[in-house]
Order: sequence, then C-alpha cells, then structure tokens
Amino acid sequence: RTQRPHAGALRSPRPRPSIPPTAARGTHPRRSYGPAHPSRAAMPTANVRAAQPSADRRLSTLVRHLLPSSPRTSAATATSADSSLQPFPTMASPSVFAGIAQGPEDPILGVTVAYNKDPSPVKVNLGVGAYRTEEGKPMVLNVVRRAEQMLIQNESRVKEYLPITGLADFNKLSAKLIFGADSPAIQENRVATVQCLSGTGSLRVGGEFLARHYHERTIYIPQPTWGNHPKVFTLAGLTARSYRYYDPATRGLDFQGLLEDLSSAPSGAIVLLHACAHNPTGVDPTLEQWEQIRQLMRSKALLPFFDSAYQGFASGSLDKDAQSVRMFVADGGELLMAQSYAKNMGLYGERVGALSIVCGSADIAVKVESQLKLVIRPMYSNPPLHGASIVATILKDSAMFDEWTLELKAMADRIISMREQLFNALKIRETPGDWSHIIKQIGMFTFTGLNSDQVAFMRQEYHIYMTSDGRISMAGLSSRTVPHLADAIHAAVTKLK
Ligand code: KET
Repeated sequence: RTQRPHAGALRSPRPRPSIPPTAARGTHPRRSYGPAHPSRAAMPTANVRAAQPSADRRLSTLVRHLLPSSPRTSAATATSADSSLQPFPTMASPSVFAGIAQGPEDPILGVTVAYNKDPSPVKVNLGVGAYRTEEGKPMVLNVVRRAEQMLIQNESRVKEYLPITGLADFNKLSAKLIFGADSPAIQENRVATVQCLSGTGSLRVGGEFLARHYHERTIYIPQPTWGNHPKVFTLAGLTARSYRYYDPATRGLDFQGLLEDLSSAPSGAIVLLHACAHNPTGVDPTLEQWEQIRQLMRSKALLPFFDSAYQGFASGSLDKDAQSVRMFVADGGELLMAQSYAKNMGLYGERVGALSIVCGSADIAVKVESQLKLVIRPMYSNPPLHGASIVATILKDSAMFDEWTLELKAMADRIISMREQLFNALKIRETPGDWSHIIKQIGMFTFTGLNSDQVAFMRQEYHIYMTSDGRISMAGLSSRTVPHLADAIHAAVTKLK
C-alpha cells in the first residue's frame, strides 16, 4: 500500500495489484460485512475465488474463455468431433443448476412481493419507500406528464444511443441542482458527472471507480443504513465497515459515537453519508453537527461519498436539503455524489440518477471522467434516454422547474401531515411509550422502534407490511389507513413487549 499523495486527492490510474490489499489486510470481525459472495465462500473449493474482488474474477473468467489452449475449449472441440466421448454434464442430470439453493427475498423489495400475495382487502404496504396519494395510488407528477408530452410531440427526437456518460444537459443540470448554480466547483469545471441507473447505479459505478483508482478501499457506512449499501459496495470491490449513527435509547443521532468511529478510521478511508432524510432512521445531523463532521473528515483526509436519494423530501426545499453537501464543496475538497430522481421526481422505474465526482482541478476531472467511462462501458454500455430527457426538460425550463418544486413540496407536506396524524392517533389510544420520534424524524420513513416480533404480528393480524427493522414508509400511509395502523401498533406493543 502506498501513501496518499495529498489530502483528498484521487490518484492517477494504475493497474490493480493481483493480491488486493483489502484481502491481505483482513477486516475487523465485529464490523466487517464478510466476503463478496457468502454463498460461494461457504463452498470450501471456491474459497480462493471468493476472496478475489469480483472484477478480477470476471477478468480471469474472460481470459479462460479467450485463450485458445484453454482446456474448456479443447474439450468442447473434441466432443463435437467424436460422439463416443462422455456426454455433456447437462445430459447426465436434469439440470446443471440443480444444486442451486433458493435465494432469500430482498429485505425491502421482498416486502412488496409478500404484500402482493396477500388477498386481504385491508392490507397496507408501508415497506418500500415509494410515494402514494391519499387514495393509496402510485403517482406520476403532472410536470413529468407534461414533459413526456413535449418529448413525444417533438418529432426531431431520435432513439440513438446516448454517449457512455449519458445526456450532457442532464449531467450539467443535475450537478447544478445538488451543488447549487453558484457552486465554485462547477464554475471551475472541477466536477465530472455521469448519468447512471438511478441512485443504486450511481453508487455502484462510484464504488467500482474507487476500487480501481483510490488507494484506500474501506468504506465506512452508518449503522444502520439502507440495506443495499453494504452489498453494492462489497460487490464493487470495497470493504464495508460501519460507524455508529443511531442511538436506539434516545431514538436520535449517536453523535459522540459517530465522531469516535470516524476519528479512529484510517486516514483516507471513504465515508458514506446520507445527504438528508437518513434511511431508515429519519435522523439527520443538525447543520452545526454537519460542520463538525466536515472538520473532522477533512482533518483526517476521509473521502466523503454522499448518497442523495431524497433531495426535497426532507424539508420540502431542494436547496435546504442540499446544505450538508454544499458545506463540503465550499471548502474546496473532493467528494463523490450519487443522486437519484426516483423519489423526488417520482421516476422510480425510469432509473434516472447521476454520479458526480468533485475533483481538485479541471484537469483531474477530465481524467476521472475518462476512467468512469471505462467502468461503465463493459457494465451496461450507456444509460437509458427517456428518463434523463424528462429530467433535463424539467430542469432547464424555469416554469416547469417551479411547477416541480410545488409538487415536491406537496408530497413532503403530505408526509409531514401523516406523521402528525399517526402521532395523534397513538396519543388518543394511550399507546404505551413515547412516540414523539414520529413527528421529529425527517423524510420518507419513521423508524418506529417496533421489534421484529411486533412487525411479524402486525403483518399476521393486521395485514400491515413493513421492513423487519420496524421502518415504515410514511408516504405509503393515508388518512384512511392511519387508524388501522394505530390499532395495529397499539395491539403489538401491548401484547408483545
Ligand atoms: N439510497 C438510499 C438511501 C435509498 O433509500 C435508496 C432507495 C437508494 C439509494 C436507491 O434508489 P434508486 O431507486 O436506485 O434511485 N430506497 C428505497 C427503495 C429500494 O430499497 O430500492 C427504500 O429504501 O425503500
């Protein structure tokens, strides 16, 4: 392992070492997230392969396929020439995949799968973070419908491939949206932005870029965090460790624990930060706390990787929700930013997002972009056109932009009103416990504090679906379903301690 050249700097491209430092270094048993492929690691013969980062494994598979002398190729040729040889293994058993174990459902998206199977008319899905109307229906924003109409009517539009980096207008406007129009980093051309497959794709591309080009491959993620974070980063080739974030006793931020854990992280380590509306806890640092986090991280040269999946959903204001990020850009330091338009523009299934890397100079940003293209091209070649065109249409027209902010504010306000209604409903029922966190928490979710038994009870008896950690999506609730949920919570906490 070589020393970092200077604080926050991204190193120039270099070939990957054959033995990755992450594997050699090992991980802290309590905080590590284990091997990239737990199922493979369980098979003794596959242990060596499992320890390799996925990119290396993919590369060696490719080499095996391409080399003319590879045993696999010669066996296949011999078999086709001489039919008396052993048959292919496919013919000896009903399936070459017969040994595959049933995989578990995703902890979040699997809740919807179970919900869809439930025939009960009173069922409520509070699992996935997806906005619903007061009538419980999915919603397409009016401004999105209008942008789509405009796109369809414009007959000069074609369906050619986008560049590897995506739609140029979309990238520029996305950087402006999160960093601010007057951002020094944008004005100095220090930002490399690439359109990616929503927030998840942006995190994954950023993770792979860091695994290839950054000297420190440990990423610290909050405890708890969005369940996909450790998987995305581990498969990208990073080692995920956690830092303390939430204190169940106070149902608030464990600020002391956070500072201690980041203080003891190795210099240069990557730190995943939720830009606003932390998922699943709904607990964000105050601006003063953000400032302390910034000072600590910059003093230790920790590299910030922001995940912004809820800009506008926390406060109802796009600018307010970007304040944490803008503090880190204002100090001139470097960072990564993964943006999603799934929630704030309701474009979930269109998979629209962006990865921006704020660099030390315009020169470095050009090189960084060139390397991001090399990550993306073999992964999915180039991103989809439709969703990014919708976003660009809205962001570049000031009247449409204003219309969007009003619709966004209305969604945020409806969620806040659901918080008040649920809190009041529990108060009226005199449900044991302090439920004030329901109105204090921010964004799409309430981290209720219900345990997994209580969650299972509410699913069984009341057909209310939520993730097993007790997270409920407030956006899935309506005035009609609040009393049902309050009854269920009341019964769960009085029957099951
Ligand atoms: N980051 C966070 C913090 C996050 O909550 C999500 C999605 C994403 C990124 C990715 O969103 P994308 O659709 O890729 O832009 N969270 C919700 C949906 C999901 O789990 O996929 C959720 O927590 O319910």
